[in-house]
Amino acid sequence: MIDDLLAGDRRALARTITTLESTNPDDRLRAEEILEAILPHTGSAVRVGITGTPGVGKSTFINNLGVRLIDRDQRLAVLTIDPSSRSTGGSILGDKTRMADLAASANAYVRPSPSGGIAGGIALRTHEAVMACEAAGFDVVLVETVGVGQSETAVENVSDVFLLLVGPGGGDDLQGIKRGIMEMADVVAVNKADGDQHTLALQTASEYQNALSLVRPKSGQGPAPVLACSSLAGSGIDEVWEAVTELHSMLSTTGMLAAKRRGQTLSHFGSEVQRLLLATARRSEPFRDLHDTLSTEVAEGRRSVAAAARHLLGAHSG
Ligand SMILES: Nc1nc2c(ncn2[C@@H]2O[C@H](COP(=O)(O)OP(=O)(O)OP(=O)(O)O)[C@@H](O)[C@H]2O)c(=O)[nH]1
Ligand SMILES: [Mg+2]
Repeated sequence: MIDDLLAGDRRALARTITTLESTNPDDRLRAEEILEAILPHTGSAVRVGITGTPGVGKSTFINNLGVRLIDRDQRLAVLTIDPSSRSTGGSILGDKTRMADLAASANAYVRPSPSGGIAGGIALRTHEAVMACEAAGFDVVLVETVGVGQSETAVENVSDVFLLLVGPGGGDDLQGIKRGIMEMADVVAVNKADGDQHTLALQTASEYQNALSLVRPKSGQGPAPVLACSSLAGSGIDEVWEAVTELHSMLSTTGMLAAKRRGQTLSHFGSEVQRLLLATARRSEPFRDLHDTLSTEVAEGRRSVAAAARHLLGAHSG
């Protein structure tokens, strides 16, 4: 399967990602073997995270952009993360139709969110899925998520460039966007700049530009560029992609990209160590018993959280 994956076979890629996401213990071991084997073949793609409120047009944007990339002989993989229960509802169906052009192309691979839980944190497993796509020879990996919960943080932690898609909506919409997301954005695109919303979209773009001038830019970067586009009409998409790739080459030539990816990998390592430590400890019955006892004491206010946690770990490590 690894040979097929490295040869760019999409079915092997699909099976690989399924294994990486699996919670089955045999699959976990298999997943580790796969990751070790593909590691030398990873890192070559432009990794782009795309976030935005539900319905802002992320999938439509990706479809339109994807067709352009494929026309330029690039291979594109799209991973979607949907932390909400919507992932089992309409959105996958919606993606199938909204990314129909990509689904039909041999040079594209579209992977919907895993339904149900995935092993470990979203960020780590998505990072691994991105690496699998790279091993399969994809030049561009897009990770789409709705900006709710922790998912945008997870996506920022796997992407080189983080693109925020917003709708034409003026001040009200601006209020609804969490400040944290604004700080994460490397490029902002006001989508749906078409029809009678065209003027409003341009107005919104300049409002975002003003708002972003008040946000501290990421170190070594200027304020995030704000552009307007229409994913339906196809206008402005090339310009948005140009802003993304321009930033990507700047990051790459200055060595900032390598530093960023190193930081992301270390952060995933840290969370994986924490997760494994806890999972290992929970396998011990005395640990679980003491954990239960201490939980009750903490809940009833008889012991402080700090003292209980230290007692639990101290007792466990002997
Ligand atoms: N007028 C206009 N409509 C658009 C544009 N892009 C997307 N839409 C419409 O907006 C709706 C939502 O589009 P999607 O691409 O599914 O949006 P999304 O952000 O992926 O939505 P979720 O995945 O559910 O969060 C669809 O009806 C699209 O046809 C655009 O540029 N202009
Ligand atoms: Mg979508």
